[in-house]
Amino acid sequence: MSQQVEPLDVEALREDFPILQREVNGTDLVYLDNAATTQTPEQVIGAITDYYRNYNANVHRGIHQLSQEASIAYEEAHDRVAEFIGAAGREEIVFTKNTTESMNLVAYAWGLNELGPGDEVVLTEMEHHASLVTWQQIAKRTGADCKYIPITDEGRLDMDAARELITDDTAMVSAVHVSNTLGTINPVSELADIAHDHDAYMFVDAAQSVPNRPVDVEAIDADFLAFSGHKMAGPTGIGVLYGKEHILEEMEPYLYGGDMILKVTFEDATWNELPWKFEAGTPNICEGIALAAACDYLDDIGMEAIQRHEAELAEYAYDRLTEWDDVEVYGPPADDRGGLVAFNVEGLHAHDLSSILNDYGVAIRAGDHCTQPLHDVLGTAASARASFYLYNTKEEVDELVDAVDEARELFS
Ligand code: C6P
Repeated sequence: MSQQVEPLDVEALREDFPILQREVNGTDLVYLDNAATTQTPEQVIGAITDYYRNYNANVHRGIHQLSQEASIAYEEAHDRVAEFIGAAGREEIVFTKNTTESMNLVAYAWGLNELGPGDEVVLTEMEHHASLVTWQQIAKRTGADCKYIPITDEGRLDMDAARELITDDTAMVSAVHVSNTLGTINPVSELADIAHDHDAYMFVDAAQSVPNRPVDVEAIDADFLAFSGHKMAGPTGIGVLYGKEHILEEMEPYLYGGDMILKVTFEDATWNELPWKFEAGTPNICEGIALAAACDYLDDIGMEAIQRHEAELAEYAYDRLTEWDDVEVYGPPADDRGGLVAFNVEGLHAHDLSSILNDYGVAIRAGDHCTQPLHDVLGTAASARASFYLYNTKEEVDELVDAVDEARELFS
């Protein structure tokens, strides 16, 4: 990260987010559930209302003015997202519903056709269910096997094991970039190199990285990469699948119907050009356009500055929480993690903790965070998780820690 990155003017940025003004249980909201969903700035809300007030119409279907305006804005949103992650162009950007759908798209459209007995899909022990369950089930249907790269005691990927597990039998390596539970930042570019040495594809789950750090698909050399709009100051209902053009070109469609076709007869059909071949039916037009507005918003702030801000908050939270002997924070050390801390307080269930924190207006997530097998490895069924974004402050981390302390007192 460059040394010249200016710190964020968080107080000014908070003004962009109307929801941060609200109270919960008679006290100011402290929103620390950003790994689940981030809040939405006026700039993105404005793009949504502008669409519905001024040019709401279906895309690629009408010759009339409104449809043309909507089509252009929707298509250009693909260009904007391509630019945001360093893709070559809109051909490589498929809009989906979310990260989960992006993974299912590849698993069904590529995996069902290409995998068979003897093939292996290599995942990590820290995969989100979105990739773990998807590949597991596709493997069952095709006779392929899933292998899991283990984690070290520090919560990092065991890269020696990775080099042994990825072999010429590997067809796909699918790894999370930043773990939504451990906060580990995985060496996805190194994994891509190993995968490519064995002629396997590399799928990067970037749900927790694209929102908060510069991500360049070409630098990583990812074959596929997925993320969600609602975790990056954008709306719900929109996700992205990046795929290298030549691979998407060779893949069969995932869903059939309107807009994804070129020519249809009673006997057969041919497919539209990329990316529309993978966007059957009326898409989430407004949400796609608003995602482009979110990209503008984040780029204006600066992705390196957002990354640094989150890392500082996570480090501070880690240091404060680990001052207590009865608190266990999962994952790598304070100075080398993404913007979240998952933890447990001895003798206090994460759900109870979250409920007490809610009394203080502090929103965190409690549960398995859709990483049940990882929680099995950690030896716990659930954890509490605080996750930060560009609008969170050190004072809010203090409020979190104070509320955790109250809960410890209550249960001791
Ligand atoms: N994790 C969390 O609270 P969707 O739900 O499709 O937008 O994103 C799925 C997903 C995939 N990969 C990772 C690494 C994720 O963190 C998520 C979403 C949320 O941690 C909801 S479970």
